[in-house]
Amino acid sequence: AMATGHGEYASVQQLRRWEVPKGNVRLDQTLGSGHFGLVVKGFLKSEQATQVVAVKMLKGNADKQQKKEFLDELELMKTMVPHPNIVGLIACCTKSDKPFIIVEYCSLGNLRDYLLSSRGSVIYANLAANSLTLTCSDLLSFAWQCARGMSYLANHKLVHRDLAARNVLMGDGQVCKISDFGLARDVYRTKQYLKMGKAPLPLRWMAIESIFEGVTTTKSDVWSFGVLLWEIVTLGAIPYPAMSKDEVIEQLRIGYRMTKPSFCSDELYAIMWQCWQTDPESRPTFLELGKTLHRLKTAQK
Ligand code: ACK
Repeated sequence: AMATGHGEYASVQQLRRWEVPKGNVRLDQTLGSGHFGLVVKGFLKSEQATQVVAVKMLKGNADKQQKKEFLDELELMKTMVPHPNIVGLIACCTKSDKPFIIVEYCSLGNLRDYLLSSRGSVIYANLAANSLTLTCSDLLSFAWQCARGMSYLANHKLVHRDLAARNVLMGDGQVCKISDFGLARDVYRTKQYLKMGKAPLPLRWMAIESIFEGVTTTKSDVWSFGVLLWEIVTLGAIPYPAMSKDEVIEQLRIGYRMTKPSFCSDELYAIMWQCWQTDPESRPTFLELGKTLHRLKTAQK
């Protein structure tokens, strides 16, 4: 029943007219820039109102393959039913040789920077709060929302391959949205990737089988989700602190996993640990992760 329902909805999505005239888009400041693409804040005018949006585009040096991937990303987004925890498509302009993909603008930036900026104001006990304060319950809510977004991608048979706090964006009202799925990772930004051969790899987020065998599946996304949980409880620390890239690779190989961060409950650490099982099939599903995190969040309140 799920599949049929989705199929019907997807076709409604496909019938929607996404194309808008480029003249209706006004570009503002650049939000981020990578080797071959950039993301710019913009304003999209329609009959009813003007909306703040994020506009993705390629740079002049992008080659044929990148152009194809860019348009594939757009086609993929068109088929996806909107979900609160996924950055959604709003419109596109494809009638010129510099196409735009127009998506929801996430006003609070990426989750990692958000966590970093909250440092020093997290309340670990239920003390008084000011507006910048995050509570344990907020952190569990972020984790739960990410699990829901990932569960949705997994149901669509989409492997993210680059799940990390930097790729989770925050919309108004602290809504976490998974971004940058289904495209060449390196396109829109350059930070945090290790060059290995031609492809940039987010080594510290990668599952053991992705590092050693180049395999990426939903189960390797689950591993990355465990690292994302670790980033959330450490308020944006870099995984495997004090270890070099080579050390990370060697230590993982001999069975080492990150230790329990301070302020992390045993329950939450147990979830990370499950995500980092060597056997991918022993890791939980995103559905299970969502349920467990929701339970922890409810118990916290
Ligand atoms: O980490 P950031 O501040 O958030 O820098 C990157 C940059 O553009 C390249 O990806 C930002 N960005 C991407 N998509 C959006 C969006 N939909 N809303 C707001 N910022 C975005 C991202």
